Amino acid sequence: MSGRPLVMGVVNVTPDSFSDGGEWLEPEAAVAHGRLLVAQGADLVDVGGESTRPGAERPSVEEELRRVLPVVSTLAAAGVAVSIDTMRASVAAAALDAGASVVNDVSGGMADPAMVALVAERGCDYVVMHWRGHSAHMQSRAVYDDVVTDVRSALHARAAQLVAGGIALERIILDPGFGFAKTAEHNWALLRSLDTLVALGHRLLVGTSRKSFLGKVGRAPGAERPPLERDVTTAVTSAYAALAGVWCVRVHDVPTTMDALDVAAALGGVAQEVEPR
Ligand code: PMM
Repeated sequence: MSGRPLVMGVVNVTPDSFSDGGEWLEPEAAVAHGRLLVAQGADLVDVGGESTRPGAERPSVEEELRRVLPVVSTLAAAGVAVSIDTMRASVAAAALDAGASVVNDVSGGMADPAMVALVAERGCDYVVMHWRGHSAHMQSRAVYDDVVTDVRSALHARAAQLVAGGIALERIILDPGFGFAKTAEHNWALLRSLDTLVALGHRLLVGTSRKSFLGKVGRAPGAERPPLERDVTTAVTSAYAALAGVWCVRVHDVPTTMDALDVAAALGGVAQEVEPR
């Protein structure tokens, strides 16, 4: 571990995300929230206009653009590093034009065949998540021989396909996709084995924030923590990911995670090397 990981703060400009749905649907509120996340220590802000919650309906392209573009352009103009969370090449292109610098595609280019060529042409950083289909189908696809081996080989194979499609190897950031076609046990197994994913040689991004396995842990059925009470469990898993050597953690609540990352940096022996904040 060579320093604390980057922190990606989440701004969902959606009415229906499980974690913060509806809170930042108005552009002014979304921009203010993005600025707050940066003031709290986020290195970049991830702006998304489509909920990936199990069972969510997809917005039209026009609606997705309407939600994200004003937020991306205002934040980018204010000097904030912005990633665009989208599976659509047309939305990614418009967001890059508006100042985003990273494309975060939970489908890793599988949802929209035009995405690979776009990212190759633009030469931007590209977050490629392990994905087994849109929300409506994902929970029925949470079946693995060995989740760690299967996700590792799928990500490795996907990265090779993307390179064959013209994307530079060093632009590809991998993400195991916590909660996407994964049971709670699958998520824990992946978290325990992050080092084997880091060993693939790509930068790794981890997004456990407010996911349901962090509501269930240690709680009886029916007594799970609701999404807004999962920031401490998120901070702990983010710190654990930091110790495994991930490049970036994606979180909704930045201050709690920053505290946990300070602890991880001290435990990892790098606290002295990090600029105090
Ligand atoms: N999770 C969500 C959305 N986008 N992107 C990446 N790269 N990794 C994730 O785990 C991920 C993501 C889930 O929805 P949220 O925006 O409410 O967290």
